Amino acid sequence: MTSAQITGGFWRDWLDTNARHAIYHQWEQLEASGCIDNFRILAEAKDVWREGWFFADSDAYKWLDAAARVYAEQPDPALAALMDDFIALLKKAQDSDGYLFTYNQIHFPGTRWVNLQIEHELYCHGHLIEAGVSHYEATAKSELMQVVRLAADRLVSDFSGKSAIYTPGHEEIEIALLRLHRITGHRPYFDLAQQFIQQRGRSVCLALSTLKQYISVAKRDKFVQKRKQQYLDTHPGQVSSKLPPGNFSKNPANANLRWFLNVLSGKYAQQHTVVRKQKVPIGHSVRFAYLETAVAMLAQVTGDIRSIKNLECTWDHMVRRRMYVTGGIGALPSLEGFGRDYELDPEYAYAETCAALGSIFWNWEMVLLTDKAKYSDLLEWQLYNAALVGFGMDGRAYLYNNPLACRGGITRRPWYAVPCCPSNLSRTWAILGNYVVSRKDQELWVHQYISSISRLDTASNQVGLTVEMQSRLPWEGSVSLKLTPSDSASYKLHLRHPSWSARTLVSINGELHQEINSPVINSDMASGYDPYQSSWITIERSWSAGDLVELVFELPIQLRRAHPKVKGHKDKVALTRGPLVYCLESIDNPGLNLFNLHLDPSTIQAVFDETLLNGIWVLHARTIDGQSLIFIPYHLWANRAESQMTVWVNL
Ligand code: FUB
Ligand code: ZN
Repeated sequence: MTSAQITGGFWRDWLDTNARHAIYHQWEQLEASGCIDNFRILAEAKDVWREGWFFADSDAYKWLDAAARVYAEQPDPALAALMDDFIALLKKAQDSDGYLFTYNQIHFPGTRWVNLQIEHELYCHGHLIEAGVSHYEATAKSELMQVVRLAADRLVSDFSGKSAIYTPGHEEIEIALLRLHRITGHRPYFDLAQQFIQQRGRSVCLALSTLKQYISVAKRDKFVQKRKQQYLDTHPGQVSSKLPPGNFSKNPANANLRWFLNVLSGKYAQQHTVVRKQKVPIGHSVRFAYLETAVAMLAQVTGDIRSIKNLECTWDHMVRRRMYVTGGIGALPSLEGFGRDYELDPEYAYAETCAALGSIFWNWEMVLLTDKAKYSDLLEWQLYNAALVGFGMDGRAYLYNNPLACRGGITRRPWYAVPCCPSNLSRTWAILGNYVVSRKDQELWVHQYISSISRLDTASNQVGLTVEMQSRLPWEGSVSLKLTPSDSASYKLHLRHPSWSARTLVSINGELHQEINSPVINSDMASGYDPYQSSWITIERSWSAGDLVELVFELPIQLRRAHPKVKGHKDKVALTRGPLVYCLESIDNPGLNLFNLHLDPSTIQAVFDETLLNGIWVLHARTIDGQSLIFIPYHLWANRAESQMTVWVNL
């Protein structure tokens, strides 16, 4: 893995907003919501009530993870100070034997690992470990790493050799342990991650034990609520912090029953069968994506062919039948997860921001594992659409669920009762440079076209290489790459030919090298987006300092159609241009019923509008009865006022 430095263009602005505003805003929200005080109760005996869900610690850790990654990209002493203070708190809050989970430590001291399917103790420990790895990578300081190693060693002692009921309900710890293993080389971390994956789905009486856990969780919660009342009665000055209500989400009929059956069968948490037999994306979509990410990371070490085939099969199923045209996953709000094949209602769509991010993590591990362009293609599509939509333009307001049609009731919120998405976005933006290029020996893959500089160090017997990329994507299609090897050397350069480009010109040092014509076709994907249409453009030659490769991608406006099996999509299209999905937002189209108009396809044209949303390319069009339409990129909707929105329009 090679990290590129993002130097300009589209993504630089988002990264700056992230580093200058989002990361500080999130800290303020964690403070205001009492999440950080939960650690102060343990560390400093602060006399406040513990706030938030039992897994609230994970949000603080994910912030720390994001802060460390932001710091690595843009070192700001103010951020370093915030991190240092928080790390000092963690050190004091941690039990001497490594355990750290404020819910139990505060309310049930001495009780551990009781409701692993529900209370997310291992999920929280996973985010703590990830924060430690990122912090160490960013600063080379050991304070947090000491906390993390102590916690990870606790897990190794408590869980090694244990059976299936000792697997987590929400995957995450597996990724964390594998990341920790990557930087420490300490084998027990790898073994434990592998054990969690291999034991998953083997529990013989899962339904019964899950039911028991739900009862136990309810009892524990009742006890906590009683104590809370007593606490508030004896501390009249204290007001419990009020978290904003989440956004509206519309559920299909029988949503609760489906949730119940999903949970009891184990599908909700991918516990229904062993991982090696899971070939269909199922259940809670963040959990699913984190599991697949971990399995792919594991396969990079073991080289297990069956596991790789299985991953490919599951990915294929997701892309063909269970993914929205935005790249969003998770059709059912009640489950926060997947529905049936082709069940992709745009208004019910949950498409949680974290699920898109999880899928991005998975795609990255898959491309490293297989070198197949389709994974980088989907990674790009999800970045621009399914994930970016979650992040408001000012970095201080977020979307959690991301439907593709909204008749009202959805606005960006500064914070959520479960604020899992904001810091997940921030930590991903901060390492965007990791996804740009990769290298193996004398081969270089360019996955993402983002203005950047990648410095590929000289390993033994290898020639160092600097790649300077200038990209006008996503608005325009020109990209240039200046290659500077430390010595003239033969390199195989693989450039991703995006699935969305109908015509691509490649030139080297000003001379046309290749022209690719590949009209984008409506294939049999449920969503209308088809990553299988991407490929690598491979150029092998001896490169000299200053060699310039230029790419021109045509960005045609595409009218994507859903698969006929997707209900309610007959004669509807979603408009895309380059990697961007577009939508109609009522604020730009006053007086029109977005859900009952008919687009005249011959009128669509791309226009740069400097007055809209800081200057963007919009699509102008007309309805068949001559009314004007303005489409904006989907990722920018809900940035102005509460509105209605639709991605799919009648043709
Ligand atoms: O439960 C932890 C996180 O909160 C999940 O990943 C999200 O889907 C939300 O449920
Ligand atoms: Zn989330």
